Amino acid sequence: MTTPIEFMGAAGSPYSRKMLALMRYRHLPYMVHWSTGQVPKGYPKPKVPLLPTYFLPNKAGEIEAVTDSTPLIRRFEKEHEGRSVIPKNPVLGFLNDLIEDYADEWLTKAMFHYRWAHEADYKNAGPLLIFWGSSVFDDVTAQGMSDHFTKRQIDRLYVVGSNEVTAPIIEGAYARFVEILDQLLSHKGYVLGARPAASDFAIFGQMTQLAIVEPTSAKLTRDISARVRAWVDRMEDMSGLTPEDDDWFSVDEAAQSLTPFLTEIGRTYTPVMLANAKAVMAGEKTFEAQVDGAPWTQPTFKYQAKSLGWVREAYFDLNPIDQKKVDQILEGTGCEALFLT
Ligand SMILES: N[C@@H](CCC(=O)N[C@@H](CS)C(=O)NCC(=O)O)C(=O)O
Repeated sequence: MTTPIEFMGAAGSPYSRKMLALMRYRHLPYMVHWSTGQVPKGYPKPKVPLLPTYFLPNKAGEIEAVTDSTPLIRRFEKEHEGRSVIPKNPVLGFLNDLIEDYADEWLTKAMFHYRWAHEADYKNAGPLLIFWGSSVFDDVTAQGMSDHFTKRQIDRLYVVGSNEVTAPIIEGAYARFVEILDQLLSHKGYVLGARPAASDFAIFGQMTQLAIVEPTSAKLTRDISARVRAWVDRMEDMSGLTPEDDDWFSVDEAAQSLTPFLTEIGRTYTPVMLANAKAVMAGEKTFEAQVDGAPWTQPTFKYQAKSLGWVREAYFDLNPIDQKKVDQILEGTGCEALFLT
């Protein structure tokens, strides 16, 4: 039997759920260790403690702790053939990178905001986060841990840019996103055609929480779209789908289907990620952007400058013909600003 790929994750961690569903779809043998806050005994610790943490051999064959779902997905594509989540067509490949980064880095703001901003939601999530680690805490201990963790997370809402000024922006953007996804899925079932891409798994990861766990956003999601809610339930395990090469959208189909989504990405993700990257370059600790005419302020976030760098690299690596096609698709969406030199 093939050695399973081992990783530590949590049911309440969107990126863990992104990767677990991806492993299932790709038929990659895996073993998941549900996190209790520390790496399992005898396993290496990652440099930055993030979930999921993969335990993978390095070039010398020693097991190392590896984090960050986006590069991990690309590594698994190189190491394991078939059932790819990266479209071969470079134009679609680029759109996949952009939408994956939107889900990982923007949609996660809605996830964190809905989890900790409203009382009904944080009262729901606090104890779940404790019991997702283990079922054997007694009630008093679990409540104490939950109260402690909840306070810490509410105090950290500003880190993702959630505050009283931005709350309506985050919530309005989430509702629009669900409407857009509803329409998009009605075409061929997934973001880039009739088979799931890395960007579907990134959206799915955030939606395992937004559409199911947080009472406020779960109700909103279901009220807007039964299709989206049902898609989230199904995406959990796509092991039975047999994808074909021509299941991806053609470039023209992608251009037609994705305009509303790209316009949404141009309206929210684009100004925030650009202002962050600029502030990171200038060595600043905080940044301000304008979203929908309102001020968006938050501490700078180095990783988001790095992941935007990967999306920009993907754009500048395109050959002139593909880049022109991408320019046509992005024209008027607001996303063009990401690639000005
Ligand atoms: N860029 C990382 C993000 C992972 C991440 O932010 N994970 C969260 C949980 S979903 C985390 O571990 N946060 C630190 C903590 O909970 O202590 C990825 O793509 O995997």
